[in-house]
Amino acid sequence: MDQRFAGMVKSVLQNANVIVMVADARYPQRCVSRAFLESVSSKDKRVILCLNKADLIPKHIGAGWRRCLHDTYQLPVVCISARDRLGTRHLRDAVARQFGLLGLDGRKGDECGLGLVGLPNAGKSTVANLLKGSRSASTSPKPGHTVGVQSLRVKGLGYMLYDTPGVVETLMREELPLADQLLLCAFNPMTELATEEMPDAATRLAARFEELDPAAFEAWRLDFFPWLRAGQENKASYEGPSSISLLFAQKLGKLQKGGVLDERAGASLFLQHHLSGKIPVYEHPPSTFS
Ligand SMILES: Nc1nc2c(ncn2[C@@H]2O[C@H](COP(=O)(O)OP(=O)(O)O)[C@@H](O)[C@H]2O)c(=O)[nH]1
Ligand SMILES: [Mg+2]
Repeated sequence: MDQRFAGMVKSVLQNANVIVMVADARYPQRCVSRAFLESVSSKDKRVILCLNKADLIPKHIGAGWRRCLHDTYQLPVVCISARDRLGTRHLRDAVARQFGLLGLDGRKGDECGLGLVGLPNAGKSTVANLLKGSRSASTSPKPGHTVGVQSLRVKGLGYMLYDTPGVVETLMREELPLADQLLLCAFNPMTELATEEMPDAATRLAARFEELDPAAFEAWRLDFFPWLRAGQENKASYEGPSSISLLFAQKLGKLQKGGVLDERAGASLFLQHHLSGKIPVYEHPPSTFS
């Protein structure tokens, strides 16, 4: 891991005793790295892994990941949906237990801090709101929204909350290949990519879905593009990841002048579809753990 990055993360977390690493429950292995976890943990800092967006996966998958990641990293792991406020108690209990293990108790006037780290769009600000119980950390559906360090003192919480600043989020994001940045919605392709870059991005994302779970990706395609079942000759067909943009263009009737399917428009629609969480393809925990 790059020195600049490690230094930046350290300075953000210097006042945090407990660190909650927020990861997307759909693709936990792609968000969590051993090097990162080692760089944030120390003798006097405890890390909790929080798998968020559990509403987008089946319960047994979340439970499988919880066991697997706990065994791999020897850390407390909670699986929650910050948006739907599910698993709140587990998260609060885990936080209280870790502060307790450090011998810290906000009620005794100890200076306690809780740091939220994770990629852009993992749901850190939503988790902050959940912990606070009201809305004052601003959240946004646009990746990369939190710009400066946000520290929040919350009445009755007994600790300060620190949200990851945008600059650290950006560095975390840049450690990943573009396909994973797209998969994890770690940036907004609608605003950050040029139209001509959209088809390539769509192909990379579709290729990731193929790798993660080809059967689930196919089931979604057959459902979303019903003509693929019947194999209609006059319509776009699926010929691998690079054909996904044309399928979207076909479905939405996006044509260029001359009646050819508009691949760029189709690509942009596929990327948006994924940003809104509508493609039910997720990473499966290793079978030995399930
Ligand atoms: N489906 C789902 N979406 C969530 C959940 N938590 C956050 N989000 C959405 O993810 C996006 C990013 O959330 P935000 O808290 O701003 O993420 P941050 O960039 O890590 O601070 C927003 O559109 C949230 O509504 C969740 O539990 N489930
Ligand atoms: Mg945020």
